[in-house]
Amino acid sequence: MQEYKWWQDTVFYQIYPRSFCDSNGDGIGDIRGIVQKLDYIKWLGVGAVWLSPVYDSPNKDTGYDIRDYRRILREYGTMEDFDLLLAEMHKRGLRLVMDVVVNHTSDEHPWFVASRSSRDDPHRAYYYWRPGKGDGPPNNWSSFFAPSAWKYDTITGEWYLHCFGENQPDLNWENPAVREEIYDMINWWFDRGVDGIRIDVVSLFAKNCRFPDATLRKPNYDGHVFPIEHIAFQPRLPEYLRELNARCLAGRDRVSIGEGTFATTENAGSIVGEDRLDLLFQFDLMELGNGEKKWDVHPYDIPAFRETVLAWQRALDWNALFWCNHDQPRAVSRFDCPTPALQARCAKMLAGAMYCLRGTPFLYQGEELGMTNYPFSDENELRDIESIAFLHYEAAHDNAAYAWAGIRSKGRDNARTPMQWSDRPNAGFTTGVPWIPVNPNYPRLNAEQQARDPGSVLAFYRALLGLRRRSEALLHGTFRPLEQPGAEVFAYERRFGNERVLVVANMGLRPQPLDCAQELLDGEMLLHNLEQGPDQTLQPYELRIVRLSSSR
Ligand code: TEU
Ligand code: CA
Repeated sequence: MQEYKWWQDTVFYQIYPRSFCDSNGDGIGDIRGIVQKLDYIKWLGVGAVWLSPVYDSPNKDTGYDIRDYRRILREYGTMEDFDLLLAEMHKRGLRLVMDVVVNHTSDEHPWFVASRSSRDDPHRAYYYWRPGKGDGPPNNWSSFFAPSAWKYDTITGEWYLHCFGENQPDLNWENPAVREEIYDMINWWFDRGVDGIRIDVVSLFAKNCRFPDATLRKPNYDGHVFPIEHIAFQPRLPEYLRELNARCLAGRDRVSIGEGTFATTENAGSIVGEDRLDLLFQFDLMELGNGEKKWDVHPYDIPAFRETVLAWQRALDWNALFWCNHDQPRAVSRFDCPTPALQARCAKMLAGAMYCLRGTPFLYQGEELGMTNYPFSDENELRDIESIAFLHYEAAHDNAAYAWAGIRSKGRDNARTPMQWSDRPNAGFTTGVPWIPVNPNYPRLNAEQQARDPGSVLAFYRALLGLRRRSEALLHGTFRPLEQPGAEVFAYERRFGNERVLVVANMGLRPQPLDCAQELLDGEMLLHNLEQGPDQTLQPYELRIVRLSSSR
């Protein structure tokens, strides 16, 4: 019998603190606001929270640019508030996972301030400093948020590497002193009582330190080169993760989740494993609506979804399952939903299709309500460094319309609009002026209204999580894909001993025939997202979760 860890039997809920709940009316979500909502989180049926960064930060990338790893951002509260949050969570049996951002720091971190001060400062080698080539940067790499990954610094006349924004210099993981600082910091949080870590862009920790030019792959900007082959999954990565495991994780019952940007089924093993990290976020499913660039808008590719899920279910014994996070558009907005009713049905279908797979579910705040993308049309509505840089770049090249289409469908601010608690002003998120606009659909789409409605998306999520807790097949069962005639039907079986549960989802807008219709109709319907009873045809976005009658 396989033994399971607590994090395999737990559903996680991600909180983006700036947009969750504002307790003091300054328009910014905060830690006391989260404390006020812990009963909601518990009631929803999750067992752990992944908290996006709450550390001291100049917020150039909303907290993913850290100035002090051991201090709470003043806008979010104090270390006392944090300790209160942790205690209140533990009191309710909820665990807390911190977001560890150590591929880079803020350029206001004291290490970087010292590092840039002179070429022989002791902190110089905490970052990657290189001389330029002629008047230009050391090589042709572009960054996620800027056309070049290098920034010239006048104080010492050299360039530093930043794979994200220019205010996010990359830490030099080659330097053992840097690694020791990081392990100390992680252990400091573990000693405080946190239950796990989500590690930001762990796949980029090791770089090709010869810094050769890159060849053109996955450009973020037309005509620029993104150096995946020199920054992702480099040879020393497994070594660093083994060391991190030995210094921080071994022998402790804490969970570790690596954000595996550019992970593939082939390289995933260098992040997850006994002596490395527990779980991996891979983005193959997120990229199915992309073209060559993330900003190219294509319809979500359902047959490719099916193939990709199968490949990952085969590749890893245990997957991290998610549709949303703070970097992704709202899941339901990836699909064509002509009416609010179909949109709600689609949101329920997506939940059932994803969270019955073998693995650990990660929900993102507001997903449980079926929250949607925001109709962005004005630069004043944007806050995200990536979207703003992209808009400026494209506008300067006469492509503003292309940029807006991309931002509306993929922009990260779609996930960051305030949590919709009620139909009161600002969706009950704040009594002040929210730091980012509230989605105008909040009067009809909010938690308070859905909590009263047994047919709501929220009620469905609660039922689904309850079902998962009570079913050995859904928790620990094997996974087997089921062939169906319709290309837009996604179906699979989970089985544990005699218990067999089938999950059948129509991921498209057209009705679809069913192959094993009678077997399904004879089984026990555990969860269904339609008002009317099931028949031989799958309706648009219909989902059925059925326990076969031959089961115990
Ligand atoms: O994201 C890294 C990452 O690879 C992305 O998902 C990225 O934000 C996106 O692809 C841009 O198109 C992590 C964090 O989750 C993100 O919020 C940070 O901005 C980024 O690292 C830098 O810390
Ligand atoms: Ca506040």
